[in-house]
Amino acid sequence: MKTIIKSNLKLIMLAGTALFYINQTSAQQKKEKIKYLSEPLIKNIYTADPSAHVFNGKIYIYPSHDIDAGIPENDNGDHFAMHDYHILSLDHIGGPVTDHGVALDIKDIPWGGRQLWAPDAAYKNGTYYLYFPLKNKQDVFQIGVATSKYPAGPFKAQPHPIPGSFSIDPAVFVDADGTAYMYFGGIWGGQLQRWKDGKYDPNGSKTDLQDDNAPSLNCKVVKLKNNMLEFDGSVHDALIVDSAGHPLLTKDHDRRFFEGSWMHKYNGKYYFTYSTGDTHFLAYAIGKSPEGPFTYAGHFMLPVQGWTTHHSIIKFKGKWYIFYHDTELSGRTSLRNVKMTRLCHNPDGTIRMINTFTVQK
Ligand code: FUB
Repeated sequence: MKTIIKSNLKLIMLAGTALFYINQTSAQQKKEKIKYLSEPLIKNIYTADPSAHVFNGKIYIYPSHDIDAGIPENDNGDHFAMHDYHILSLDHIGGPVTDHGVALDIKDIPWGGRQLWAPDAAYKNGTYYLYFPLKNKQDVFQIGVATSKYPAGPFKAQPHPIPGSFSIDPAVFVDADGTAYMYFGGIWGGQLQRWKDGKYDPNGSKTDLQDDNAPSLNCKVVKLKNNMLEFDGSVHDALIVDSAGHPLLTKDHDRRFFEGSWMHKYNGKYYFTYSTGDTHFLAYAIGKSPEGPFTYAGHFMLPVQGWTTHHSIIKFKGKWYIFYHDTELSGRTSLRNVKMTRLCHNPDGTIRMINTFTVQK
């Protein structure tokens, strides 16, 4: 009986996801009826996963560079077969966006196998660091780092991945005292569920759909050494708890961490933001320490056009902005375009909900 209820629940969830796709597709077919909140930042190439930073008074965006690799979509994310990075910049909000060309190519990463996914960047002591997830030659995601004297590169990759790194979506946050932290991890195609015992299990599950009543998998957090090239100490969970202090459960698809984390500090509190993946929300959780625990606080972006989004948050000239992607230009999951809009904190510290499109009747 239990099994029947469980499989029915899964069928309902799959049907829900299918319905979401159908809605997306039919809305896409009637393109003229969709009103988007923001325009794509550039249209000459497809870009996704924008990690934005303010360096030297300018906004630099470190996105994935989507391409049509002709690979069918699957839960592994094989269709995201990107092989280089382009860095974008803009001097002021609404100003022209510069595409600085190829900043790092997979062929120049000695340990690389396939799939350059969502990167991030940081600056310390005169050097810019580009952090990137990439499958190694054994098809296991690890995180690499490349350096440059310039924010837009070109970047030179270190010969090996960061020791002890795994999974995807690095996000580096440098706190006011100069300590740098890396958040990383993503489930399903990001392979985090295969690292349960601290060791990669090649036969591990492709999703997290088996452990409904177990605590959900968490994003990882670790300090970086002053050289910004190595982990300093051990990797641990960026734990998300509910208002009663209980860890979220795997079956809590609307709230649990999936991928795409980011950290920003607002009024002395640490805002851990992330994607809920298969339920397509951006969510946030607030903590007193950059290493957590973080108390779940809600959603702040509704599902975008496309399977999911991936974001970053910056403060520029006194105002907060969020960078995200959708599929306005192509209507295809793996050919995305980056966008930006305002992010507003309410007086009580909550984040105002963002809806990136409406379908006109
Ligand atoms: O771009 C490939 C993957 O898709 C990213 O690493 C995830 O965050 C999702 O946006």
